[in-house]
Amino acid sequence: MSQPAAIHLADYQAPAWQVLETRLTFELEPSATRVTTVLTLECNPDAAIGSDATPPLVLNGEHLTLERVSVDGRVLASDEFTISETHLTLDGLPARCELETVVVIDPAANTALEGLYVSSGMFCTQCEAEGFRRITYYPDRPDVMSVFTTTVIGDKAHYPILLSNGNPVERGELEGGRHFVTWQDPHLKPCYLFALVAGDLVKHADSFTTMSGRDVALEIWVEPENLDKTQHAMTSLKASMKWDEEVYGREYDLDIFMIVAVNDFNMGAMENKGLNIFNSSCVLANHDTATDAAFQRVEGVVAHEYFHNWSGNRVTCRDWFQLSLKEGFTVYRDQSFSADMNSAPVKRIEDVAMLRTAQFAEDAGPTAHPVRPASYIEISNFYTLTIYEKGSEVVRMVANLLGKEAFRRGSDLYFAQNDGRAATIEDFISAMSEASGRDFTQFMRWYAQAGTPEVAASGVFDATAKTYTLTLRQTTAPTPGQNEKLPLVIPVRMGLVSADGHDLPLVLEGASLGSESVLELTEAEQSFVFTGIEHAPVPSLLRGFSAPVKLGFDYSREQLAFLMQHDSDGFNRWECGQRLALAALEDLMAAFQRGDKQAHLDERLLAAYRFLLTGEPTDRAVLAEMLTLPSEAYIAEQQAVVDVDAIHWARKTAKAQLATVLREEFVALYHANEQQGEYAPTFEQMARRSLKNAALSYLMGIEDKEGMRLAQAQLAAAHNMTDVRAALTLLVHSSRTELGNPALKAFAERWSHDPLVMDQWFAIQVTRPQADVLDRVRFLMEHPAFSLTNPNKVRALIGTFAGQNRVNFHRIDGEGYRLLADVVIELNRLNPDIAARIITPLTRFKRFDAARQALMKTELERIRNEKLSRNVYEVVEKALA
Ligand code: B3K
Ligand code: ZN
Repeated sequence: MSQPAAIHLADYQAPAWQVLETRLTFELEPSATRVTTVLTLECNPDAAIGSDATPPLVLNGEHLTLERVSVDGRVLASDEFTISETHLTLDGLPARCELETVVVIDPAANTALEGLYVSSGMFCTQCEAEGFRRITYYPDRPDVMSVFTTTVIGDKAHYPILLSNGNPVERGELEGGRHFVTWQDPHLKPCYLFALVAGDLVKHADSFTTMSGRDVALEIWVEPENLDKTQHAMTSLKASMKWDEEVYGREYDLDIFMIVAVNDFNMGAMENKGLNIFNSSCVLANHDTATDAAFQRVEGVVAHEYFHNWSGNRVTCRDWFQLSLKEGFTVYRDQSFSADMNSAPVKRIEDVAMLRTAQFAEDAGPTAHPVRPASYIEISNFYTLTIYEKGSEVVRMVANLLGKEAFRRGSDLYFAQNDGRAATIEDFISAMSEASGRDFTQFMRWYAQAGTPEVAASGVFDATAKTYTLTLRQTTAPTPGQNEKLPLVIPVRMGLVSADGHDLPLVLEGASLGSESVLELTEAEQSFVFTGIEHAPVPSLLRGFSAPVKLGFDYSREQLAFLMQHDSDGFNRWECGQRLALAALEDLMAAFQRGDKQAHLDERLLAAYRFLLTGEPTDRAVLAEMLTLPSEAYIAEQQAVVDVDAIHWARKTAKAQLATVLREEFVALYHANEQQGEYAPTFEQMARRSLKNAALSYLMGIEDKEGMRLAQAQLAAAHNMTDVRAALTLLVHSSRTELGNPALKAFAERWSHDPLVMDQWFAIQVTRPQADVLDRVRFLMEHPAFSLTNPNKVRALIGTFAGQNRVNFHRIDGEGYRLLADVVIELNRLNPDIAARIITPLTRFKRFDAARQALMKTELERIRNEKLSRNVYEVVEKALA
């Protein structure tokens, strides 16, 4: 088999042809849709060869059956063009011409869910990154931007609703029970932002008046049974539109903004111009069916896609290497929005926790890549945590280095300079630089260098000189293909905390900096000498997680407990609590490894928890975070060789000991946070629910009688899915199968009609810690509600098992690995994008002991023997390299 080739950023060349106008006509039939495309083409003057000869026009096209090609009205003979499995090439075209192609495609057979496909009887599209080439022949690259006019023709009874980008300009009836709608999008856009939807849908309609007083129609289109799940998305959309006006000065630019919910979708959602298409899991929510976490996800994803209208659509990417230009920036924007709508400290804690487990693991693994990769085989594999989350951290550093005003001036300038253009990361940074006068030359390394930097900090107090010298050293370990690492610009926000718990005034080289400062570490090693320090302080470092690095400082456990109580930075109070918990968990892991199962939890952690439960009342949402022990995935990230059994045992044991000692406090906490009055998806109520359910989880950790009773009562009362799911999960994960199994059965009977609720039903079962879970996973794969062609089901059942049930996925008999490999092999044929994502846990074999490494490699090799899609090929080759 010929091996797929890599594409390199260094080879970028501007397009030889531009498309001035795109006119599309779709005659929809599930198995044979005809697409007629008329392109007004113009040869780029710089690309002309000789005086009047034009370069060849090379169009992308895959899985298309070509019926006809004509140029300026003349049908071409078959020897007048070249056609391959991936391209249509035409030579000797006039410098300006009109090209018409007619192709037939098979949306019903499209299980890859890229291009035009059928989901639950409706037509929908997903074109980013390279799906448009599965719809028609086109220069499928983001730097070719055009205006689009789209006519959608379909059977009126089956597809009463016909949608595309922009504004509807004409509609009418046709013979044979068909009808049509023509949509016109006046904004220049690349074809990856094209969208089409046709189906039997109903809408939730509302409107928004923009800051300049224009009325925008807002429409959320869903299947009829989901209409009662659209209010939260609508509220979130309006809040996003307002926020983007207030915070970034960005106004919406069409008369209509639509969202459509579809059940089969590879990602969360897609920002198509004026017609966002959403995975139903990221738009539908009501309190009976969705948890608070799902409500927050809906709010965040609706905002993210809406924000793309400027950061992504009005200003798009020159090429896919620049993906983080739109994704990193837009994630930063949606994180800031969610922080403003909810609790800013909790949002930061959640985002950092995710970054440090999943993104740091990616950055240390075989597919590590810079925020701007230098090469790829399959671009779909690069919609990663590094591009999104680390990319957002890089923008956050820019924002924090510049300060609010200068950052806003910079973003205004960026939008003004690049509106209607396909831009690069340099364009973004140069606007920031121009607006602030700051030099970003060294900072650009954040975009080019993969791997998580480690910053080792140490401090020396000199009582005689009254100085505190803080030394910071940075290193970044080699990553695949990048051995040499250069020093980065690392902003370290910090303070020095006195023995009585106050921030000391900071004086550095004679300059008074106030109680907090941002040190800029730019060299491999730097020392900062603070003067006028009377007594040894405790440094509080990397406040707010001011840079995406691993920070090491040799804190004593007493110092951690002290900072957990006294640090003025909320993020660092949480962080120090987590560090203290981690140290205590590591003690238990060591005990487990030497066979001592009687070991006791460090008293200092017990004392810290007692303080949290009985001390000054803190913000409920933050308290719930502080009462949560580091996740198994995070603990694993800290180990040289991951010992899944020791981690699982230590965490379980710590929880049980905390619950035993602090039982009364947890019972009291539960009751203090029971819901009073009507349910509302407010932040205040969500915080109470998470605190109450955290308390319940501790009590269930010892299968406490009262805890059992509370869990059963909570499940029976069934006020909302957050409480139902929490209680059901705890019962199902307990040893009491006589309670868990009937509860699961009743739940399935009640919710079998609702696919999003059934996803939760799958996830709850496959995270069960008991060893019987693997049989359960295989059994559930045969369940009528499961389907390998639905990505949400695959994620709920297989992704959740392999990603979250670590102790069972990594079973030493290799059965967990075998199961995942079996699924990857099937999905490789059905949906390569999902196959290449779901395989991730297998690719991280280097983190485990020799026996598990061998088992995981065997499965990867078994996969390698298949005829692989580009997606899976790239991941497997990199993993086994
Ligand atoms: N831009 C889309 C991602 C599409 C990925 C396709 N493989 C979603 C988002 O980031 O908003
Ligand atoms: Zn995005």
